[in-house]
Amino acid sequence: MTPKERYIKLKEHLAEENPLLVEVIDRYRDLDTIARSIGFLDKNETYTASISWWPLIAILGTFSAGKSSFINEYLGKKVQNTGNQAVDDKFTVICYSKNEEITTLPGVALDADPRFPFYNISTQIEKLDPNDKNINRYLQLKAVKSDKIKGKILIDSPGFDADVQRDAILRITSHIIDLSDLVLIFFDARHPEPGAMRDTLNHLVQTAITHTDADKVLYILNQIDTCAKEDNLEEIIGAWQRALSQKGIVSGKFYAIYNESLAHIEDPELAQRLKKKKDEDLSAITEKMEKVIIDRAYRIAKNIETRAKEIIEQIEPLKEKLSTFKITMLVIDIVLIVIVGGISYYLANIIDFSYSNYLFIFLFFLIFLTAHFKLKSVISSYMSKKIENSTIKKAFIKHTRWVKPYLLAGSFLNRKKIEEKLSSLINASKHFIQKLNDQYINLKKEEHITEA
Ligand SMILES: Nc1nc2c(ncn2[C@@H]2O[C@H](COP(=O)(O)OP(=O)(O)OP(=O)(O)O)[C@@H](O)[C@H]2O)c(=O)[nH]1
Ligand SMILES: [Mg+2]
Repeated sequence: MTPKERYIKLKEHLAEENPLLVEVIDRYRDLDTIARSIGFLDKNETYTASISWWPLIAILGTFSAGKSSFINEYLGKKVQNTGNQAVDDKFTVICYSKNEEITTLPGVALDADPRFPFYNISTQIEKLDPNDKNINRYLQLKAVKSDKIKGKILIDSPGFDADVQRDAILRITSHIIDLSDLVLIFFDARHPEPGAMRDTLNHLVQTAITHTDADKVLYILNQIDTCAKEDNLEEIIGAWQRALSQKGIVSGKFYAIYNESLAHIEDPELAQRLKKKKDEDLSAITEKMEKVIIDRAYRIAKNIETRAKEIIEQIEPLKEKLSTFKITMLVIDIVLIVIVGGISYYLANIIDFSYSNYLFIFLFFLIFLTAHFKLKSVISSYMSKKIENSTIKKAFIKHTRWVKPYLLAGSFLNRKKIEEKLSSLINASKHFIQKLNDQYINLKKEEHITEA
């Protein structure tokens, strides 16, 4: 997808799902143009591809814990199949669509849609599992018309059961945890004890706690209505939290819920007690699921500032490298002229060139230019290898290509002018953040009014 196509597609989706962000695309386009003019971006690259525009919420956990039922309830639609046997055997990426009908697409469709942070996911899956290149075996995409999913993406996953999980699923899970803004790990209140915490679940919990962003993980004990028979909710929650703390999760966000439409609690008093607990925890979970959209919007706006500052910082080192290159080439050219000129003069004295001065001049230039271009490419590749920063390296290579006159290298980089343009972009990003703040405050106010 070309940058232009990406801007258009992103704008289309944003207009539908998160209109506030539409104007930000133009700022990204401006940023791309500046970075491209310096050489920090290739013409087919864009910063819009290096950030995920839609927040990702992953729903992971043991098999039959009620992950898919939770998603259906949340969306208010039966999107996923549910059942007591292991139902899901692949990841389902769920996103918004205008169409009433639920559309199911194969995993490769994810590559073509700019909403997904899985930039070229099929290539990444190939990297994860070179023997199994069929991305459709692991992933599918469902597009659903539900206001609840506007501006965000949910991922339903296959349940974690010991033994049967293949390596690829585990690795995709780690990858998904990395990419996600929020991770809900579901446990089954019918088996909360450590025995249920088998290899694959251990892996999941370990990946989640060792993650730098462990705060984004919520631990959810589901189906607590099943505690009603023995009225032992506290005991069950205790056993579950002990099991988790043995795995190293000492603090964290623990919730206990159930799916009201699937539960049958006979004792009305107990039903009320469980419902109260469930309502509290469920609203905390859904509030977090809503908040990811705002957090993501802030990150998208802030990213303009970060990128702009990065560019400003990288201009000077690039100019320095280019000026070293220029001086080196100038010295080389002087030396070349002296050597080639000397040899030519010597040859002209011993060989009789008198009948063709042109041939003599032609030979001089031929030798000089061949040596010049050869040495230019050797010096450029030698110097670029020593540049650690890949962005600066890319721009350096671009400006020292053989077609570029080296005497002009770097002279077009008017730092002051570029800085002025970037500062106005930084201001635009700050202004946008202010707008987000205003909207967020207004939302909160509206909530208070409706609550009151
Ligand atoms: N009583 C009760 N049953 C539930 C609850 N949530 C889900 N179930 C039932 O539990 C079974 C498993 O639910 P699913 O939603 O398919 O579970 P899953 O985690 O998606 O399972 P896999 O996709 O197989 O990993 C289904 O029969 C659901 O009807 C709940 O809160 N309470
Ligand atoms: Mg399921």
